[in-house]
Amino acid sequence: KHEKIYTYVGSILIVINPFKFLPIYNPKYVKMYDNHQLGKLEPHIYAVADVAYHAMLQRRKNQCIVISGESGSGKTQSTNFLIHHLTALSQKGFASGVEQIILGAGPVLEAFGNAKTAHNNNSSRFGKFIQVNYQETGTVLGAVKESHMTRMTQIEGQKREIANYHVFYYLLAGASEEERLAFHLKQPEEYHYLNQQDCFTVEGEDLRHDFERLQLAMEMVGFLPKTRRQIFSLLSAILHLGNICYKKKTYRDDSIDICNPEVLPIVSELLEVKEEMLFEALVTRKTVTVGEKLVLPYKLAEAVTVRNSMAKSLYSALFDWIVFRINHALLNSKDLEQNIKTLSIGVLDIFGFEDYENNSFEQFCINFANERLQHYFNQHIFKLEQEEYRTEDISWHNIDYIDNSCCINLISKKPTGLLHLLDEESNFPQATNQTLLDKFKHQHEDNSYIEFPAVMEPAFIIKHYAGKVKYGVKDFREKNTDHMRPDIVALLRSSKNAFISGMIGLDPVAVFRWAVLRAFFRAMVAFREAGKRHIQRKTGRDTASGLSDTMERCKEEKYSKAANTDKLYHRLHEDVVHLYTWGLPWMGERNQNLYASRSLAQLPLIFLMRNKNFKPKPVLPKHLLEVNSLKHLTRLTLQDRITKSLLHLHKKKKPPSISAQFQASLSKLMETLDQAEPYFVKCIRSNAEKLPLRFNDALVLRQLRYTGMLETVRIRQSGYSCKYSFQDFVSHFHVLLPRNIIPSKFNIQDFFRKVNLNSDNYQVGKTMVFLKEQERQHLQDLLHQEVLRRIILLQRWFRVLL
Ligand code: AD9
Ligand code: MG
Repeated sequence: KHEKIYTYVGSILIVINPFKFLPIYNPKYVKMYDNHQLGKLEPHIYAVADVAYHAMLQRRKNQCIVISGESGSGKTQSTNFLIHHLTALSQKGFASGVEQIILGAGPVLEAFGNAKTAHNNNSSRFGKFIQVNYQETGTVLGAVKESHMTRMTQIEGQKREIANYHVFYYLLAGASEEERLAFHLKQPEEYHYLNQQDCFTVEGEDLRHDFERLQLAMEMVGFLPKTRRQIFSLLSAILHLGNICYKKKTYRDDSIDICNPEVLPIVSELLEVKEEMLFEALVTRKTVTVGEKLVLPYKLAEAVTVRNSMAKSLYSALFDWIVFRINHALLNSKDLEQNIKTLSIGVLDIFGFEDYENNSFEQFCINFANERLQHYFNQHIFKLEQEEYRTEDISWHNIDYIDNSCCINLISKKPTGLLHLLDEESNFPQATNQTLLDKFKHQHEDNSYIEFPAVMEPAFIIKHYAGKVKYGVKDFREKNTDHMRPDIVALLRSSKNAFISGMIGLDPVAVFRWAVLRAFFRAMVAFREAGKRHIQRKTGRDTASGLSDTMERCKEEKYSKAANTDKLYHRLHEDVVHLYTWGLPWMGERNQNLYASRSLAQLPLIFLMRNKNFKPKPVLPKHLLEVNSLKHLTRLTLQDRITKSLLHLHKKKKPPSISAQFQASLSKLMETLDQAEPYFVKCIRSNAEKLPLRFNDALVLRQLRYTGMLETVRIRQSGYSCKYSFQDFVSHFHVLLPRNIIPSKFNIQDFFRKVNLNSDNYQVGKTMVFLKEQERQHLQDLLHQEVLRRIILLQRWFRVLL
């Protein structure tokens, strides 16, 4: 009623989605919340960003903000506010333009990765972790956006309750007459991929605006008009591809034909591939058996799957490419040159918990990710906290919470977790939906977290932390093994359009290669600069022609312009050889070791990736050849992914299933979160109808219950939100303490008694001090006063002196 949508439980922010834009996000508010302790002002999302920012600067530790809540509860919106504030805070220094890119990236990713659903008009179909990097001074340096979790590609759109990605509708409403002709655009209802859903009407006028806004945002992140055109043309190709339909040639045999061949030339024109090749790839499968090439016709259902798989792969590659390009733009070149130490704040926004009338593999993965995130919350708020109280031996009554480990184990524990059973069945040619269900039943007969519908129905029910959800197993196996087929890859690679053929080459492995390359480049620049300085010191001149030449060679544009990865590695190889031949002898021994190890650490990897038969030359010190030396890459924190992709390259295994990829990226994400200090934002959906300022008590209460908010309040009331080791405590409050005090339990307790701290609100354990927020603020205020008093004293003293 009062339009107050924020509140705190300890330092956890709770947001009730108002479905109405409130005037509390303008620059006045940005300024107001700058450098205030949490709770001094009205609760606000900006306060959380601010606290994380200052904690990062003070403690020199990376922070992360984890946002959770069900679909439509306001996570993405909150993320946008957070990012906005995090970049605004930094602009007090000099704005480097990178903020613009960070802000532009949001709308671009949302247009391509979000869709309208029954729960949310702007529902995220992918998970993202945005890491804003700062200099130690607090200025934004750059950022990394990772779409950590496999996207839930839904191009084929058989789902009634989920529309397709926004960008398709934007394009069809907003394209100019010239573009309509060039891309052969039609009306949305004429496309199979867009007319399968219950109609989601949006005013054409709004969509046209959205298209304009998207174009602007794309410009902000550096997509030139030509690139934008290529992207839109590809989108059109995907839509037309979806319209291809098949029929049986004759009643007697299974062979098929395309019933609307007039679509083929359009698709082939847009993709710039040969029409015959396209036709072949859509109706026949090529295999090699005993050295003999076989061409087998697809059956009707297979052909439809292949068509959809091609469309999905194209869209997926496009999305990866966009994320990759944005990341590339976000890596600030200044950062590359200077090798500055950075700190970061990560913001996690995933797809929220979903339950529709019909739930499939996508919902299963989405809900599993939410299950993991809830577990992460429980770990931090309840488990680790209470364990610490116990080991520190302070007096404490245990608070119970609902542990969801059992559900997580049911879904993912090796070897009988549902996802593993699904993998098994996906690899088994004779498997059916029924054999999959039987397997689930057989393995988990007695598990109370899974049930099977009483009526015969190919479905199973999971008891999630957020409620029971029924999943239909139809298509689970197909969706789990949805890989790009080799002949489709070959077709797309053959495209005369470098944008398309290059994009298809951009598999995740190639993206990692790029990351290594960037790191390598960074090291090389450092190497080059060090060499230059060294020579100047030695000779007083900048005459090392060999090195100047090298510097010329190492111009980054040269690498980014390389047409494909092979050419790129080729150039790199040349330059590296050159650099070493010319560079190394110029360096002092110390520098040689330092910089050689930095840059060379990455070198063998690059070669390994390029060619598995590569034998490193003896010129490289041996210890640098170990994959271990990748720790020099920490700035990019991609090392284990790279290692994995390397192993993958060498084993040439079958690509991992979608569920395996999903689990791996989730685990990776959890590891990233574990390396930072977390803040939590809990979003609550106020009503299911998406109506402004409508508060449905039952709906809100249900969410508070299942997210464990009631227990959280309890632990925050009786627990201690602030803790310091004795040493940290003494260094932080040394101004208030006697000089040279020994950081011991006795001394600290003595101090608390002297300042009259309420003994109900603190405890001193074996090695740590525990405080409630109120007492910490009290101490902080005392500290502040004491510092002020000393300054005033000092000033007086100066005045007397003068
Ligand atoms: V999903 O899991 O991606 O399906 P989210 O991300 O949790 O979901 P989202 O942020 O997209 O939900 O919010 C849904 C809609 O609620 C937005 O499109 C806004 O119209 C509305 N919303 C959310 N938060 C706010 C807010 N703080 N102020 C105003 C809001 N409107
Ligand atoms: Mg969202």
